[in-house]
Amino acid sequence: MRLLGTNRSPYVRKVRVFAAEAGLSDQIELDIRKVHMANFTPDVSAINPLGRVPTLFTDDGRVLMDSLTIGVFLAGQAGRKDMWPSQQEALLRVMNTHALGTGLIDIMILLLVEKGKPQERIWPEVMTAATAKITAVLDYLDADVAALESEGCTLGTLSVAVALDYLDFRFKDIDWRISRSKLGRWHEKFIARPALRDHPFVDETPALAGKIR
Ligand SMILES: N[C@@H](CCC(=O)N[C@@H](CS)C(=O)NCC(=O)O)C(=O)O
Repeated sequence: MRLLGTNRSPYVRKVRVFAAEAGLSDQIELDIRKVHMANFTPDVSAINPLGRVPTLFTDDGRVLMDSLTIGVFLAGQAGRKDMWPSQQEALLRVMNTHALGTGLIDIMILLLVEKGKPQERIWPEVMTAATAKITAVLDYLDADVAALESEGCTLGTLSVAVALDYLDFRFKDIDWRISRSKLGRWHEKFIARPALRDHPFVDETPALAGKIR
């Protein structure tokens, strides 16, 4: 299988981590494609009209778009119902946790996009609201760490762990652990999993660090 993406994208990292957790990493080759929401990238758009990564080419010729779609496919391939349950209640729980993790990533991307703009085009209200939303999500997760613990290793909890790692990768100035020791302890334990440890963020374009990605 061929995965279009980068080693710096949090959505692509979700897929790399999902694949590792499902024991499928050795079946996936990363095909580096740099994209940017302010660019039209014809080579990626010819495959995925959204022009986004991650996009997965499966061995049977399917093109799968979006990190969750790919994660559900990988969990299914590996027969890992613990990662993506079929039972409705358990599935809703995992989907909610996934929504928190990937939603947190979406807000961070929005913030980076604003930060990357020329000063006169930055929308300060968006920066303020996005920062407040990041705080709210972190507080919510910290208040209910028991839910993360009881869920185990799913597409949901893996997404939350990747989102927290992205916070450390791109927002080093946010000391999120200071008043959230329970979440900090959960994250520290969870990121020791080989799937997360062996697939870190790498910035292929360090000169752009802190800018839009
Ligand atoms: N919901 C998508 C988001 C993917 C996404 O936005 N990826 C970024 C890279 S970090 C991208 O492709 N940006 C280019 C664009 O939006 O045009 C997912 O979970 O895969």
